[in-house]
Amino acid sequence: MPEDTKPLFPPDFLWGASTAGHQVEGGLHDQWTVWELHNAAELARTAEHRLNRLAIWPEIKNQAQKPDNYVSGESTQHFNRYETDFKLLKELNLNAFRFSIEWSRIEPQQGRFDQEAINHYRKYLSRLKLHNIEPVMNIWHWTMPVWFAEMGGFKYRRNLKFFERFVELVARELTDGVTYVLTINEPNVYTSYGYLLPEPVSGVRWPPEEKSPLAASRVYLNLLSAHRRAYKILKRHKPSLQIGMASNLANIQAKRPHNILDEEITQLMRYFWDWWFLKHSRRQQDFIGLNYYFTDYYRFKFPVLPDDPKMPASDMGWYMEPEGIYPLLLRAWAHYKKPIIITENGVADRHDEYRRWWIEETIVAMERALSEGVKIKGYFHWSLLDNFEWSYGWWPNFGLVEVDRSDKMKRTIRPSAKWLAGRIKKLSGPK
Ligand code: IFM
Repeated sequence: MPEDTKPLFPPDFLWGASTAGHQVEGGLHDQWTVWELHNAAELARTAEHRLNRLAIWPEIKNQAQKPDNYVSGESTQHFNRYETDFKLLKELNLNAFRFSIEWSRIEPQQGRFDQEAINHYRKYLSRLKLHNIEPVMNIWHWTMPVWFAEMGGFKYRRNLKFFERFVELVARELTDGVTYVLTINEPNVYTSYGYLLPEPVSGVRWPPEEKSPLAASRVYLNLLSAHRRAYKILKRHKPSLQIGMASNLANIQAKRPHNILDEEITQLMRYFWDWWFLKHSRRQQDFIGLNYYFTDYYRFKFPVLPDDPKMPASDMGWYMEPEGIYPLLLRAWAHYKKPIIITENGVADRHDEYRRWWIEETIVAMERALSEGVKIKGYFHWSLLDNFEWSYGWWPNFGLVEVDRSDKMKRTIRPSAKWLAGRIKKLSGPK
């Protein structure tokens, strides 16, 4: 094979898809399900006000104006249909899968652990292994048992002991045959949506809807401790584990390139949004987990929010610049010199118009970074399935696989996913 057409992806590259328990499993009782039931009617009533700027509004308005849209309920029934979903992974030539453990299932009441739930995840892991699919297990993807939320969740340092006890259990019971573990998902998103940015600014609502910079700082610092302590506990139980977290990193740029104030705000945002958490936990990261969705342009103004081009935009109105992952891969490598796993990357695209382009650009960006010597270990597309997109509910479609919830949860592989399956085969080279 000529030098310049040799596949750059190592043979053990992890090609995967990501999910999160609350977004796909169904049948849960956690602080989000309680919040959803409480707020569904109002979210439906105010949908037009929040969403009518979207190009897709005429198409989604019926769904978005129904309270049902905002209730995760039986979700995609992944909890019972995981075997079908693992087969889909195989059909897509994926060799890895990211999922999360639902704390509320394992410890529905404080100190009472549900053996059946533990057995469920043990079986789930053993089935993944049987299919030769590498599990990437995420311990905390934003949802928590109601009792933990009622005592203030991560706002109070004294509550960290409960998270640690849960991590101990995961380490003891659920790490057999597991190599990759993520402790927490996107602490910057969780903290800013739940504790800092009011809805008119962020455009989203998020429990516990407590808006206070003081509370936000406490939560962020406590999540940092939670990650560090989880790392220690997991390593003590199984030193060979490769442990990281999923960081939401944005390619942050100044809106007006030579404007000093725009440049200043850009530097600040890069530091606080992208690097602060990683910088303070670098010794507790065996790899860098990178979730990429956004290239954001900042103009000096208050409130400090991105001022992005209007086009091209995803169904959710998010500006799309998939190639923006390239500078992040270079910087993450330059800062930390640790292998990188792209733990999430994808687009809400109900007509599957942009997904293939998005993935293609991302693969090119990865190839560029690989050829610069950046060590990338895996790529996980968000998501395997259409799923529950938090306070937006059911209308955004991120799945490689469409899920028809009105037709017995029928799964249909999207054309872009078929294309990806072919691409993976080529890029993996001859076996
Ligand atoms: O659906 C979310 C996921 O839970 C965390 N990262 C971003 C995704 C798309 O918004």
